[in-house]
Amino acid sequence: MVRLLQLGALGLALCGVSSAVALPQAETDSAGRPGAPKCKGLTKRREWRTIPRPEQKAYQNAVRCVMTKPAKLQKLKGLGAKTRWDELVMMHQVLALQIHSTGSFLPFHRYFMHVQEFLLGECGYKGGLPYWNEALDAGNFIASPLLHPVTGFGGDGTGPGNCAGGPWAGLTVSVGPGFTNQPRCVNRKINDVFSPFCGQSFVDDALNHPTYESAWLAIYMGPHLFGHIALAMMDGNSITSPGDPLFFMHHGFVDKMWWDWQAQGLPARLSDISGPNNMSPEIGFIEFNGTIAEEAAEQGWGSPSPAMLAITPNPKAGDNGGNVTTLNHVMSSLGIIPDATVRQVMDIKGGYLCYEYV
Ligand SMILES: [Cu+2]
Repeated sequence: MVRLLQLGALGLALCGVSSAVALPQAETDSAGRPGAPKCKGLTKRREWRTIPRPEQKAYQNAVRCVMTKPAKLQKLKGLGAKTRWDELVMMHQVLALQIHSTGSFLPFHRYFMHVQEFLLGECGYKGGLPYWNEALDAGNFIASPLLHPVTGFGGDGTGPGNCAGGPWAGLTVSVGPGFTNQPRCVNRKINDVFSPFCGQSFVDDALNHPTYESAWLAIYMGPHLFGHIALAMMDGNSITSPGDPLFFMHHGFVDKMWWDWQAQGLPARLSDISGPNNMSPEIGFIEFNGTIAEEAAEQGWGSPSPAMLAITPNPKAGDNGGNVTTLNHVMSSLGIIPDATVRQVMDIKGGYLCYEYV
């Protein structure tokens, strides 16, 4: 199902909810620099198992709400999005070939979670996003409280569709797999052969890189990739895995890795960005062998339709015509929220974003 990977070539060492009152104040950005914009308060992103059950339920209910709320954006409805959640998944689908294997991988997925937070807000959710510290469960994802069938995110997939059930029982995701759009249940298949590579020593290895240039790649090809392989969310599909709400718990872990790396080198790491700004057609996803076309055939992704290509943003927007991701690189949510630049998401306490990991 998930084909592996030319790890050797990369020399891998293999590998919240805020309270409504009394938010901590952030008078400066993370580097202690004065000047606008500032955060009026910081939401707390907490590890799932530290969150009281009522607040976990509030989060699950808000996700269910987004997953059942009708789609709003005409151009995304026209491509097959049925719900607000489908729009979120479609954002990732349309942009899939410019947000993976590129320097904007980490900033984009930080922005992507911000978009999810916005949609949860439409459903009345005011807490911070939860995340999953996968290192605590590495090698034994199957027994993680995150995969508790009721109080977690549904269990391992069962039956012909590998449906995860639990809080997502009876819900349908209509975007994916790949560049196709077919109604499916929230599905996954847990594989604990690969989850050990999300362990703390692998997280530490990824954080032990001196520059963004190597750190993003180590995070991407390390715990990020192995978490995806171990969870095989939404048919194990790289293009549309965000259909499973568990995706956002995994990417909270990934975002926290980036932030922990940044926090080791303030203020310099609030502006350290690099890497290609678009996937090379010859290389495709760096974790798969072959060109994009070969990977798409092998994985059964299909290819973007002309209508999809027509709404696909320029992957080099903001980068002054170059091939390298810059702070001015523009990230789009296809109209769900306004576009943002990489610069805006570099600091999680910088004013555009206002949260902290606790
Ligand atoms: Cu992604």
